Amino acid sequence: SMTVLFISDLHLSPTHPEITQCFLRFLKEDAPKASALYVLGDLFESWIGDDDRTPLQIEVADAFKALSDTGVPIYFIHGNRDFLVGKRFARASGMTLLPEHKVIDLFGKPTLIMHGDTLCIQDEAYQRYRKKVHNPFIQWLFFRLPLSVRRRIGEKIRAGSTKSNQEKSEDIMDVDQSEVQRVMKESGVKQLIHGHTHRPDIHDIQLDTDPAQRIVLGDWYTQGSVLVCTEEGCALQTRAF
Ligand code: OKV
Ligand code: MN
Repeated sequence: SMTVLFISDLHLSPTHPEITQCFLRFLKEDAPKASALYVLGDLFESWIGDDDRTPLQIEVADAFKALSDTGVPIYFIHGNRDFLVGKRFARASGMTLLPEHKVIDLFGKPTLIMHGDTLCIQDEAYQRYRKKVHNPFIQWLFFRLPLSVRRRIGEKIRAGSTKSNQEKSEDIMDVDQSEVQRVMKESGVKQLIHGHTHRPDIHDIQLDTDPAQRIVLGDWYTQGSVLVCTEEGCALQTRAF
């Protein structure tokens, strides 16, 4: 029977090869049986441009391409870390870039999919930073810098962010319930799937008078985390490293 897979928040980096190995195994063993794979952001811990052809970037693109060549469509929504993943990497991977919010037909259920960072509106410092780095002119300037300079800027920003996150409360880093309601109503859906918060769960919620669901994907810090959806419903699963 048909299966649709969702993953997010792998935060792949050269410093954690065990996560990459688990992911590559998932692409080889699980994903080929699926009818589609959705990657809902933060596949990579950092991304400074498709022209940064690191061994990790090449290995992941090749593995995606092998999967897409078997006929499994791969869809990608940017996360807050890999928002600069571009057309060149998408083409090399055989994947389709989706906009930040997308309504898909999931076994007849209109379902809103997104990364989830835009739901965390209480984190005003992050939303201000996000607006800057998503500005097309700022991105145009950033891409004009040599890779070595972009790499250094990335390291600086990451060091600063680790420090400021330690000062933020758990509450501020979770989604805002009223924003969840707002975006679901705006899209006219009763089902939302997102990542980002690293709090995997299936929440039964209420939208006005109707029952609805918010499904949160898990991160890959200590194990693989996959949402498996069939005609029967969706289930969160893990994969040991
Ligand atoms: C990604 C996050 C680092 C969070 C910088 C313009 C600037 C893009 C960039 C630099 C950083 C992505 C691209 C990275 C996400 C961090 C730290 C915290 C919370 C500019 C356009 F600065 F020059 F204007 N960046 N990198 N963070 O290292 O991948 O999401 S990154
Ligand atoms: Mn994220």
